[in-house]
Formats: sequence, structure tokens, C-alpha cells
Amino acid sequence: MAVQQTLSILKPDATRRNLTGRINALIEASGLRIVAQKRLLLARAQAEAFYAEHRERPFFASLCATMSEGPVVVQVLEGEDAIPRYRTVMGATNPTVADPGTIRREFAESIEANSVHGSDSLATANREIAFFFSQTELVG
Ligand code: FUP
Repeated sequence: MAVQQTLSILKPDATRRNLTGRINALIEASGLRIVAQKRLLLARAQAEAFYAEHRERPFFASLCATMSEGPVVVQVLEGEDAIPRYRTVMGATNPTVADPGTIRREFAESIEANSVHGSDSLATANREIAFFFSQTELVG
């Protein structure tokens, strides 16, 4: 067990339906701490840069459009094994197969408008946190 930080995004489908508080309640109930948080509108180019690893995938253009169509809430979550723990709290990418009680099963609209993003490895978490936050914005 190790204390980790992970990058979370509450996606536009979630902010549009005013779900920030209900999703944050699930995050906090899991033991994770929100140590940084801000609401912003991603420019299309920012969404493309953030998801650059997916640029060859057929859903890339649609994903980037979806991510920049409304406000997002970007967060840094901290706790024991925060990276895999948040992946468990989020549930599977496709909400129809996500476990009951997970964020995506409870709230996601579709595989693309699936309410939340979470880093999938330590290297990814470090890169994604630095994409949105400076060290002075992380308050544990
Ligand atoms: P995840 O790590 O669970 O967010 O899933 P991926 O990294 O595989 O995918 C990133 C995002 O691409 C998903 F959140 C939604 C989108 N996506 C699709 O729109 N269609 C797909 O078939 C797979 C992913």
C-alpha cells in the first residue's frame, strides 16, 4: 500500500446534470480525499492534447468534442492506492457492464458520456496531474 495521487475529471455530461456533489460524495465515501479541484471549460485543442494517446482511435474526434462541449471539474484525489481505488469507484468504461454502486453505473449516459475520467497508471497520473495543476495548487 502506498499513498498515491490520481487525476479525476467530472465530464460535461455530469456537470450538465448538476452531479458534481453526488459524484464527490461517492469519491469521499471511498476514502479518497479531493486535494485540488477546479471547474473549467476545455478548449478543443486542450481535449485533443489530453487524449493524444487515443488520436488514432475511431472515437477520438467525437470524444474531444464531447469533452469540450461544457464545463468539466478537474480534481486531484489522494489516498492509499488512489489510482486503482478510483478506477474501482468509477466502474468499467462501458456503464452497461459497470458494477452496481460505481459512478459510471449510477450516472453515466453512454460509453462516451461516461461521467468521469481517472488516471490508469502512476506515469499517466503524474502526466495528467501536471497537465492541469501546479504543485502549489495541491493542498493535502
Ligand atoms: P477509461 O480509462 O475507462 O476512461 O477508458 P479508455 O481510456 O479506454 O477511454 C477513454 C475515453 O474514451 C472513455 F472514457 C470514453 C471514450 N471511449 C469511447 O468513446 N468509446 C470507446 O469505445 C472507448 C472509449
